[in-house]
Amino acid sequence: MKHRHLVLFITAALTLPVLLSSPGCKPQNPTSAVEGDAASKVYVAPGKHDEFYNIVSGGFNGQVSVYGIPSGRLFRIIPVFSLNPESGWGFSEETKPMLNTSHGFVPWDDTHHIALSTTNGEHDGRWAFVNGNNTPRIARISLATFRTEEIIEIPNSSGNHSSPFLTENSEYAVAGTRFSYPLDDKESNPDVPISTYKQNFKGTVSFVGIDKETGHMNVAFQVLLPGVNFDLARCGRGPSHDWFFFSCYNTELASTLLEVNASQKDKDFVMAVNWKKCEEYVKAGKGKKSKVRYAHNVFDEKTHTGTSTIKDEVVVLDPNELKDIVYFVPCPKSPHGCDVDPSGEFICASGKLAAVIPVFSFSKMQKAIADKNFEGEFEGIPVLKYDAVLHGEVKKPGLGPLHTEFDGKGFAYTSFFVSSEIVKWDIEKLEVVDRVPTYYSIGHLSVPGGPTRKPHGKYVIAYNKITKDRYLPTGPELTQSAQLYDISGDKMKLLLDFPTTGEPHYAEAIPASLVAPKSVKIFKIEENNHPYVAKGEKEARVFREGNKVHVLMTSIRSHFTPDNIEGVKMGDEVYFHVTNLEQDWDVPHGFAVKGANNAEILIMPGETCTLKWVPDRTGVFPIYCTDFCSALHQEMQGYVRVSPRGSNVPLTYSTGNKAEPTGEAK
Ligand SMILES: [Cu+2]
Repeated sequence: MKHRHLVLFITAALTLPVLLSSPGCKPQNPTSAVEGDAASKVYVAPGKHDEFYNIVSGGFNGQVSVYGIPSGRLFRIIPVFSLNPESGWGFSEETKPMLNTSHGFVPWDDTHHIALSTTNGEHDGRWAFVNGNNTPRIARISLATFRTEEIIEIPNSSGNHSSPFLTENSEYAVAGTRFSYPLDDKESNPDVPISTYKQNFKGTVSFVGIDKETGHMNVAFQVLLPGVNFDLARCGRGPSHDWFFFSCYNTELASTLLEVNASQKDKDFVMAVNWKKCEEYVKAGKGKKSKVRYAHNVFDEKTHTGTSTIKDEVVVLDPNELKDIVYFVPCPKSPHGCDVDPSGEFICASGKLAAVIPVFSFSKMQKAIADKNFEGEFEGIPVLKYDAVLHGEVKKPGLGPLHTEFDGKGFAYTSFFVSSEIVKWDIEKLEVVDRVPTYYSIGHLSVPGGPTRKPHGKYVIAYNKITKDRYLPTGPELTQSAQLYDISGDKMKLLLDFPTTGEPHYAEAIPASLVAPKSVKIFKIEENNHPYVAKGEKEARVFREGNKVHVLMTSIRSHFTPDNIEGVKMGDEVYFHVTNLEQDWDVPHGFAVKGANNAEILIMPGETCTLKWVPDRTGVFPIYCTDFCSALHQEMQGYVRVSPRGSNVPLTYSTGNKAEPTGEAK
């Protein structure tokens, strides 16, 4: 603990000498920070439910996890951009297309930000969106099934970091490129010297349209921008509804040693984009069509199958021609978070290396734009005067501000990475009113409903980068972790530490009452339109098409139909299409066959899933259910016989009865 703070002091002394006098840097005693009644405030009695769902990004594991608040209990890991053996995500034939990209099958990504869908700026409990940072993608997760329903790749982007953040009615999800680079457009030449950064490297922000009813996404338009790095973003709300705000760093346009070279200027920018104007220009045909390639993957709940389509065009708007869509606002220094308060009037940006938190006024911004109160241009885009748009600065708030959320009662909560604390400040008066230590090095933080018009203002959850001495050691890497604080009173109070899966970047929390009643319990078997469904045991069958053997199998407690199959031959591709006939909540069945490269599939009630198996030897291979489903789960098994390629063993199948021969074609 002490050593860690020493390291931070040294880091701070090297990079932030101005800020060292901050009161936030005092080491705190971690064991004395919890008050006597904390446990009762997070205690959820057996059989009782939590008040909030906490939807948390899994960082480098490419997943999303779901916790209960206030208990901190882990309920579910949702596979998104990563293979998941537990559910067979990315292994089953139905889910493989979901991980397709223009680079081929990419079964991994780096998730950062969660965005829950909103209507009129308030959570509507429909969808969660999350970014793939590495191979730029946005995924949409259904909050009825807690499954990934759609993944869209973002063209003309490298490092999808400022993403996905939604407009107030979930009209759009934005995706800003973290890395500027020579864009994907096929008519341009991407093979340029890195030293030509200033001429050839560009940035973009993409506006991904979201269908009101289905949630389906499409890349509606992109805005072409100078080669800065885009970090984070927030939508305007209320009076600023038509606008979107992004933080940008590296206005130095450096390509090497950014830790030094992107910290040269006193101010970088907050970028304000008028997306309503952009929409008008797109409708008026002002955009240019850029030739690109990107994948759009959709999971159909009725066929239980994902499809992947490669698209080849995107509309790009150029603010050098369309002068009123983008403005820069100077912001000290390397801003990270860019957050809008519930009223939509105040925009605060956290300069990682800044000694103040600047708070901008949207109405002053509008006046400065109307008055053309510019201090100049950056790469052809107007730069508003800092003093003309500033509401004020929060002085000496702490070291290394990153992110801000709001409680709806006029207060903001900012995370400070270097001084390891949450600082509460008054938005109108710009005064710090409270500070509390985090353990340790907080990144994002989340107030339930914090990024909406009506935050719940009860808790703030810290997502920490370092755990150190908080848990039993587990080798060189300790568990990732979060911490829950009570913010219902004047003073913040630490209530709970809880471990998390993967690095918890951003998270959102939503009242359970908005999600739980809509939870899907089963998939209706009569609505199952999977091409290889068997809607009852009588429909189960096996047939051959050349070297492909299709097994339409059913599972119900506690047997498969069929459970004996003979006549598979070496060189065959065997497709087990398993339909789970159960119509009962919480009764999945699993399916596995010895030697298959896909360990298993897990089939929900009423669903069909396909496991592909190419036997590599002759013999008799057991199949079994991998999910403990009944007292006779262990008996839920069967056999498949594989014969040599030239053998004359007929293709037959059976369950309990004598084997039936099967046709050689459908
Ligand atoms: Cu079973």
